[in-house]
Amino acid sequence: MEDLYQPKPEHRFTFGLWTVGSVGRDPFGAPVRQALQPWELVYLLAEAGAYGVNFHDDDLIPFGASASEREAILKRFKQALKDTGLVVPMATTNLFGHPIFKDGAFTSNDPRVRAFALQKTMRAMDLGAELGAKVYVFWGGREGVDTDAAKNPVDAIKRFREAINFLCEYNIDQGYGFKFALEAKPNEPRGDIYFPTTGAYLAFINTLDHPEMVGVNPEVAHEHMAGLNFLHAVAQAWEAGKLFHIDLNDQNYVRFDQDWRFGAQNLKQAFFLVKFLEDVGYEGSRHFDAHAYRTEDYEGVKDFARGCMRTYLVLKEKACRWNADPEIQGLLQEVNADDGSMLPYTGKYSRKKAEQLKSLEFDVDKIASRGLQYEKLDQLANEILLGIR
Ligand code: GCO
Ligand code: MN
Ligand code: MN
Repeated sequence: MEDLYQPKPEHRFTFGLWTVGSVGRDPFGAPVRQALQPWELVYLLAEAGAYGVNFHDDDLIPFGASASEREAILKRFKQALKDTGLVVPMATTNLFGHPIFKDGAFTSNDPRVRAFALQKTMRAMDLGAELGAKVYVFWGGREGVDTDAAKNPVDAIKRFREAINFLCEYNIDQGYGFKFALEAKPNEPRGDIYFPTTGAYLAFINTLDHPEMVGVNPEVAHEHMAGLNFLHAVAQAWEAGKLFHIDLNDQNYVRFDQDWRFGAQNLKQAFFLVKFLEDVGYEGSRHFDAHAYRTEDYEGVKDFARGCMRTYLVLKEKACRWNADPEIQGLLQEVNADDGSMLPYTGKYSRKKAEQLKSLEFDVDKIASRGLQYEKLDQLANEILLGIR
């Protein structure tokens, strides 16, 4: 029998080199796992069943590596891709690790740092393009402040815009065809990061020279850190035609950046998210930006990676159950029922409609007294999730 929960290339499950490659360093403790080489991580991901692997420039080619070191690494990495059939759908730049970025990259007060960040990003785009990436992610980890004494936030927005506009032109000039995906995060590692939520980036994109080239990369953990509903951020991005990529993981609300296995914390939110992505027909990568608990060895890292994909597929199957459940669908039909009687008064504005609507009588008590049965509906969601439906 076909295993419904077996990852396949068509599911587009990807991981970053930095995710399965995390050595478990945290602000309080040293690494707990030995670093693996990028090509070893490709074999590990293939064993776990992933479709693709993404990277920051420095994950693949260490900062400051010589040209010959670069060639040697690329040779082995490309060989690993060939051996496993894994692809590279997305690439990105590390603009946060090196001390030069301690006060930001594109938004730094120092014009030399801003120029260096552009140089590093162009080189990283060259590398991503060479390996076939089509999506280019921008996560501005250090683009923020620890004190507002340091920077004018309007200057920061203008600098960030100038950088993205510059890189859009580079993308066009080189014929790379990247779609840019901006990833918001409210804080960590800075006290406050600019553009703290996906919604902030959605508004910013329309102020760019090439808005059509730029979308977002929402991450579960980042909206949860801000105490927000992730599904709503994703839905807004989707509705705007801007969901170019997605970072799946999990996270307790309003805590430090936990980056847990997808579904590890909020199964119900994960369920409605998977249902949304599958229902609307999102075709991009399902990228897991998370890492294994610090308690794990590399067997545990594989358990982590398999768990992310398996939970996604289990929830996908639960979403099919939800869509096929007559009682659930009946309740949804009832609450969304529309007899068309309001159509003459609503929709596209006309003065006549407005006048008629202003004089229409509503039986407000009757409308307000209607029970909506959301208790029943939510319980049915729980029962689907708990496996008894
Ligand atoms: C984080 C971010 C990063 C980015 C990555 C790709 O919280 O550290 O989510 O993992 O996604 O840098 O741009
Ligand atoms: Mn993150
Ligand atoms: Mn991320």
